[in-house]
Amino acid sequence: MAKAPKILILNGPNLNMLGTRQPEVYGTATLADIEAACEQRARDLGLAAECRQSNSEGELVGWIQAARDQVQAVIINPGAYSHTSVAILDALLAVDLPVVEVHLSNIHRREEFRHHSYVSKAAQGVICGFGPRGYIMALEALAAQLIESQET
Ligand code: CA2
Repeated sequence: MAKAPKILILNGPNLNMLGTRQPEVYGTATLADIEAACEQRARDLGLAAECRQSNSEGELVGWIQAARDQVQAVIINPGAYSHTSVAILDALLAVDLPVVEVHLSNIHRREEFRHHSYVSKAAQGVICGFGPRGYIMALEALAAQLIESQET
């Protein structure tokens, strides 16, 4: 049987605190809950999900660089680095993989400084405002796209 396409799911700074503070903004699910749901949905879709979180920009860049030739797509919630990090943008552009950027909150309804994301320039699509479901939506979109590309 063919190997399941692998999707790297990256979460940036402070997302390890999900479920502990600011539930009115970010909900009550923990990062472990979200990662378990992603792994399960990925399996159901015939994909393999590898989930990682870091508070360090350099570590995220390293993981993105290492993803080249190892995974078929990247889902990333860069957290606050979305609004500051040209380094993460450049790493994503360099690996040349389909990228879906996910935000739990609708960044466009929030403070002005959250409205711009450097990372979006490297993303095929951006999903924001659906809470943890956004990661599942990203997996479903990538699965449909990977199947389509196998057919053509
Ligand atoms: O809405 C999102 O997913 C964000 O990427 C979350 C980031 C924020 O800086 C972005 O503008 C939008 C912040 C994540 C912080 O998560 C926390 C979770 C619980 C308690 C405190 C912070």
